[in-house]
Amino acid sequence: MKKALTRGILFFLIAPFILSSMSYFVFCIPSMQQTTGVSNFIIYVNSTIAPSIQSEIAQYKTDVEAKGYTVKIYNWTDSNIDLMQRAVSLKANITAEYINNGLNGTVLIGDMPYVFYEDGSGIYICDLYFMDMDGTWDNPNGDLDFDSHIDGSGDMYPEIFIGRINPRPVNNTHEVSLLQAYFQRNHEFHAGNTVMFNNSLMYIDDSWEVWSQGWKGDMEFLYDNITLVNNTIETTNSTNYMKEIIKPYDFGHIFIHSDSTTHYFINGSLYWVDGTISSSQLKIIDTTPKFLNLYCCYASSFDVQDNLGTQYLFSSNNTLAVFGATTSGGFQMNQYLYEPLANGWTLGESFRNWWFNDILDPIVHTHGPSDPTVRGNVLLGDPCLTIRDISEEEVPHGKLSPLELSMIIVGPILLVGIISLIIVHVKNKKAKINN
Ligand SMILES: [Ca+2]
Ligand SMILES: [Ca+2]
Ligand SMILES: [Ca+2]
Repeated sequence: MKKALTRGILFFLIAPFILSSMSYFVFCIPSMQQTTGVSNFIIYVNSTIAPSIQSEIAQYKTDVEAKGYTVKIYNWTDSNIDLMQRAVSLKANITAEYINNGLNGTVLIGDMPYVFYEDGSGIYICDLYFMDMDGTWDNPNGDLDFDSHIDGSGDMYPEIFIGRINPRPVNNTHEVSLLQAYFQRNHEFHAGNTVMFNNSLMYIDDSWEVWSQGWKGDMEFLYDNITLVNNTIETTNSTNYMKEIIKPYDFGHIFIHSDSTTHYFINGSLYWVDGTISSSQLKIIDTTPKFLNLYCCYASSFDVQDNLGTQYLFSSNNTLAVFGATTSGGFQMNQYLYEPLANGWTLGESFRNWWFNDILDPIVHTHGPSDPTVRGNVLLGDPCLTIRDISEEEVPHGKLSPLELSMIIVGPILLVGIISLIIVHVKNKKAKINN
């Protein structure tokens, strides 16, 4: 009887420890990369425009420092006529900062170098080149683009994040005033002065409609208040979109067939009968979302004059950042972008985290840095923005809850203590009987 009681007490004491440990391994499959805790950030400014936006950059530096980053500014000049060599030189500087000073991320302001990648889907800009500090990039045919990206002695995943703020592709005559306006509204946002609606729009044209609920499921990590527009709910066409994109939204996730400068609306399988919207049509309306994720092919090809991504960023009085693609497609597996954003990570940190989706996702292992369909994904705008404060209440997926943590730390100590007490108790009893 007593033995059974002792066993019962033991089970009662051990069970929570075992269950809490198991729950970590079963339920807390990490869905976010751990951050390093070190936060070094560099602002690169094209030195031609740097003197004209000096006070804006100084304010921006202060805003980013308030986020906990240590910030350095480089005014960048490189007169090499070879774009690829300019990019290689910039990356050498970024890599040295990463190796010597633990760089976490960077923003490139004004006209700054970029590289092209060439594969079966064409030639397109690849900013992953500036994010991956230790993988091997190769250009075996010696032309103007990279054709190979492998782990080499490191890995293909990004070590740092990058964002770009450059209005030249949409208006090079008013470059300075567009930058000043951008940094003004960006500062207002950092200072908490921007009116927030705490909602998002998912605008999904017919080709992706059947997956609407799946895409929406990713957005639910970030917003409770989501307006889904697809052809079942409303007719998704150019007129409808122009009305929707000026309604009060904080975030817009947009799925429309596009090239670099135009949205094309499809009706079932009938191409473009639902109208088109050009970059110049977007320019004259004030689109509302502060943040956009454009699942719109080529829309963020920022080397193209009047590209949609850059237009959204600078022709609105509201927009602060645009996730998008320089090639076909865009961001898949958006949970790995939205979940860290929901947990208070910056846009840049969340962008970096997203590249690990093929490792982090327990089922789908497809859209990491070796997947050509996402190799052109970029972030236009300030990468140090956050959409949510870091919540002390909420336990991010992949991290331990205080109860789990305490059980894992205290559990074994408690267990050893209890067993020792029982052994002492049994020994004392035996001693009494022998006496
Ligand atoms: Ca090549
Ligand atoms: Ca790497
Ligand atoms: Ca449609």
